[in-house]
Amino acid sequence: MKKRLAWSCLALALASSAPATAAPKTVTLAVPGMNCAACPITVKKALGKVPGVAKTDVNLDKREATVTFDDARTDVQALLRTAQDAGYSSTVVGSAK
Ligand SMILES: [Cu+2]
Repeated sequence: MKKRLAWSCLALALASSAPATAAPKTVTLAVPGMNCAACPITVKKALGKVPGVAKTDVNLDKREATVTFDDARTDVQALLRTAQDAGYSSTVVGSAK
């Protein structure tokens, strides 16, 4: 019973994260660790290197990074990991198509 529930959750997760057609997606990440003018540059550079990322806007005042990416080539997890690798932990604050 428990196993079955886990599988249906997985199926749901796969269905929602793998759309049939690739479309640019935009996600906003909260990057609380940005605290000086150099930080957004570092974050933007790191995210910009991820294959599939089309555009990165970093707002130091709001401590947010808005990333537009091709969801057939990368995903939010990869963006979070990249920010982490650059030295900034981040969380998703919102996303839109
Ligand atoms: Cu800094």
